[in-house]
Amino acid sequence: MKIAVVGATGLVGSEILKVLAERNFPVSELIPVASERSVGKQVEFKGKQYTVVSFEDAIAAKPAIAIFSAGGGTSLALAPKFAEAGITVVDNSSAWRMDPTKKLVVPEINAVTLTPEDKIIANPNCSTIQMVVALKPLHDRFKIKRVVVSTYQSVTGTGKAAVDQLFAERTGQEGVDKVYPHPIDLNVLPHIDVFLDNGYTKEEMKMVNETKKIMGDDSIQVTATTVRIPTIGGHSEAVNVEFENEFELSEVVELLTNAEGVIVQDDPKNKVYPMPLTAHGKDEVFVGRIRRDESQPKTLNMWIVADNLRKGAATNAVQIAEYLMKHNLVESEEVAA
Ligand code: A2P
Ligand code: 11C
Repeated sequence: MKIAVVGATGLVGSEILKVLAERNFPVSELIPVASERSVGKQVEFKGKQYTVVSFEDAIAAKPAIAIFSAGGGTSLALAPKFAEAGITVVDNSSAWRMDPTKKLVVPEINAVTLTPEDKIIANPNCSTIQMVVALKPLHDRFKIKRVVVSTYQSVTGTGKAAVDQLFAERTGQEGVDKVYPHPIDLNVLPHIDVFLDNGYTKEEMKMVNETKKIMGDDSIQVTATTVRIPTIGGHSEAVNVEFENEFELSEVVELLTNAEGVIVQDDPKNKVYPMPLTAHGKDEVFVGRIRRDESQPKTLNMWIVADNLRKGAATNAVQIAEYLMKHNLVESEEVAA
C-alpha cells in the first residue's frame, strides 16, 4: 500500500516511519512530505533513503493513506486536498478532532465506527489517548462519573525545537531558539498550549472534550491540570476516577491486566511502577499505583504513563491505518487488485 507521511522530518513523523517499519506495515511506496524548505532532503525508512517531496507531488502519486503530523494549520490547509483526491488522511493535529463530521479514533475503543466515507480521521491528543485506553475498560464495567487528572508531560510533545531547548539549557549551549516562555530544565511549567478565556489551557480542554467524544459519553466529567516537565521519554498522569458503581480493587487490576494495549506495572513494595524512562519507545500504556481514594467512596487513584510519540501519536495513527487496510476502507489499487 502506498503511504504518504506529511511532516516526515518532524519528531512524530520520524516515529511514524519507525513504527511503520517495526510493525511491518506493507508499504509498497513511501512518500515523505515536509515543508517547502525540506523538499529534496532524504529520510530513512527500512534502511533505504527516500526523497522528501512537496504535497502536490504526494497527491499526484495517489497514496491510499496519508498520515499527517505537520501541525494544525498545515492539516487544515492540506488534509481536504488529499481527501478530495480520494486519499484517506489520518491526522495527528488538533485541527479536526472536535469537528462533528469527523471521527476521533483510538482503535482499541472506537475503530469499529470507521467507514470508507471517513476521508479525514482525527488522532486524539497524546495525553488524552493514554488516559482513555486505561479508562475505557473501567468505564464499561463501573461507569465513570468524574475524572480529575494532573499531567507531567514530556518536552517531546512540543516537537524537536523543545528538545533542543532542554538540552541547550542543560549543556549551556548558546543561540538555540526558545520555544517555552521560561526555562524548562530544572523547572516545571503549568502551561501547555495556549490559555483560554476560562483560565484553562487548550491542552486541558482537549482532555475534557476529547475524552467525552472518544468514549461516546458526554456525561463523563473531566477536569485537568496539564504540566510540562523536563523529561523526554513520555507523558505521566495522576488520575483520580469516581465511578457510579462500587468496585473491587482486584477487579480493577484484572480488567486493566486484560485490557488491549495496557500493561499493569504495580508492585510498589518492589519499587515497580510506570515511568517515562521505561515507557520510552514502547507502544503500550503502562498503569500502576492503583489504589482506592480513601477520602470518598467509589473512587480510584492510578498513575498512567505512555510514550507520547508512540501510543500518543505515531502508534495510534499507524494502528488506525492498519485497521483501514485490514477492513478495506481505503481506495487503494493494491487492495482492489
Ligand atoms: P520541516 O522539517 O520542513 O519544517 P516538529 O513538530 O517535530 O517540529 O515537526 C513538524 C513537521 O511538520 C516537520 O516535518 C515539518 O517539516 C512539517 N511541516 C511544517 N510545515 C509544513 C507544511 N506547510 N507542509 C508540510 N509539512 C510541514
Ligand atoms: C503536548 N499534547 O504534549 C501536546 C502535543 O493536540 O496533538 C500534541 C498536541 C496535539 O504538548
